[in-house]
Amino acid sequence: MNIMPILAAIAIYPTPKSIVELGGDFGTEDYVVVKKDDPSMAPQSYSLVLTNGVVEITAADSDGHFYARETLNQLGGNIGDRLPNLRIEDSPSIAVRGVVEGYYGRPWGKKGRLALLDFMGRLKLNTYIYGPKDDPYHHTRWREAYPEENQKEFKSLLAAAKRNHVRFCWAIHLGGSFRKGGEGEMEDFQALYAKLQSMYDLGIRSFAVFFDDFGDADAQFHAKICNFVSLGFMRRNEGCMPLIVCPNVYWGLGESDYCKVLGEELAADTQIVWTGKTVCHDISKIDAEKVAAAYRRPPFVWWNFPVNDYCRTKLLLGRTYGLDNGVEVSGFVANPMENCEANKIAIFGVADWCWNSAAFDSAKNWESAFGYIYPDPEVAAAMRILAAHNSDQAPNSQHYRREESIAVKGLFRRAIGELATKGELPTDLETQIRAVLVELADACAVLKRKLPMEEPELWWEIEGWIGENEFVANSGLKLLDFLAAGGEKDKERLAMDLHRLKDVRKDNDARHVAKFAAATFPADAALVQPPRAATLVIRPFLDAIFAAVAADVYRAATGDENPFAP
Ligand code: 14T
Repeated sequence: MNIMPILAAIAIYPTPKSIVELGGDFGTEDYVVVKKDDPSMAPQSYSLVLTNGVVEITAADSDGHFYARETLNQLGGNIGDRLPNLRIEDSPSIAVRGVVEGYYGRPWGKKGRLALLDFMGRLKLNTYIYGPKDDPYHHTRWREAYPEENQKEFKSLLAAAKRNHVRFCWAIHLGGSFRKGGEGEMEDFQALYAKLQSMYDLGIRSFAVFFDDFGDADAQFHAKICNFVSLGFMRRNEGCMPLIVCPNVYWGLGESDYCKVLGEELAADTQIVWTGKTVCHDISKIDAEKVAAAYRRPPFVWWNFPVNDYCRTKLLLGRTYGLDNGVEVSGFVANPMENCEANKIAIFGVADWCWNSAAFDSAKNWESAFGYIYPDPEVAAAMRILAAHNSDQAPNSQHYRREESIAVKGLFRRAIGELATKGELPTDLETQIRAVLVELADACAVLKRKLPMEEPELWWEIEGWIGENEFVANSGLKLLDFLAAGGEKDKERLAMDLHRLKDVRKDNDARHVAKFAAATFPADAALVQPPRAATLVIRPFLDAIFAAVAADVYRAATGDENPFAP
């Protein structure tokens, strides 16, 4: 029996640190698991040895045993009835890793959070920070205890987190509202203690204090509050994990006095949040070292990806990249989109990078995500095509951009050049571009047919974007048809076709905005934007071909300007 093909077919995510074949294989119809403890091993690490029907798992702690089981499940799930004898040695690159629900927008809700906690467990992510900006009891009304209903939700979330070996960290946002001086301060310290106690009583054992985006950068006062939480409250209540603090200045290279004072004043085990050189930024080793000097400890990275609250027209479904290997951090969490299900592609990348950054292959990871996330291969293939053209933020206030449509970028750039110089496209180029647009339109058709039944939550989130991708693909195809026909005679028809597509899009925009606005709270509803797609590569091509062949006739027939305008 040739073992190599079996091993090659095994896909384990996140990627284990080491897999060694021992020679020979065995049938998996019945095997025994032998569980051993080895306290000398590193926390969370495990070894998994498969020899002729005996599976030996060794770990130092229950996390390690849990991860070994997850790996074993994937081994079994992947390749049917035979397994090679092998030894896996495994441990995470980053000890504290996961997700922070820390964006502005519609909070995920119980169902989404439960699904995400299970997803995290399977991917060996171990930290979830609860800090949705728009939960009033986290932020503006932090003094008040949660209503019964929310308390129940926390209990089930805590149970799910525990099952998945995820640390459930509850964050309180005190920026701008904690009163300084006099009786107000006294009252607020009392209110804070009581609120923390109520959360502790629900079972929370990990806390965070946020000061981002609201209030003054008052380092001494912030340190006083945080040390009250970590030394005054948490040390007095058994079983609490180190405090996580998001400062008021949470980006940069630690230049401000504010950051330095916090670094000096905060209790030694407190973990201090940092988003990179700017609010939304790649995470570099050198930058992290600089901020570590000011913080007097390695930063706790809050990576603002794939969050889209600053670029709400776009879905960020692209690959995970821009993270330096070997960056020294006390933790790493990704801040995702309000579109809970759609985050899985990026979280799959973050999990793999956090677990085994040295072996992380960003492009390969992204390719693997779809088969891992979507059980139906047709859905997986269609999502991959959609994701390829939905990853760039479009121009935004944070100046953070991601690549998009990379496999066809050259094609479209060349086409734009040809249109500008000659006003037409060589046949080979036209054929290739047509194929890309047909592929995208077909993928949208598959998703419209299958998502409502197979992935209803995802469908709810991205229906509007699927409509927009169809608009982009179909408009492009109409323009290519017209260009290919080279016909003056079809001008009228082209204008009407584009006009009709634009109407469909208007409808799609309106439905998306109304749906999202109705699903969120009033202050956030005003911020909802219509869905946009393919902004980096395909849309500029549409602008170019429209300008070259259709702008005049379109204006003459409809009185309208470019239907592709943002
Ligand atoms: F706390 C932080 F680490 C952080 O990133 N805070 C917010 C976060 O909630 C948000 O999701 C993220 C991305 O937009 O950026 C921070 O929020 C901002 C940042 C700005 F520069 C909000 C407005 C800004 F102008």
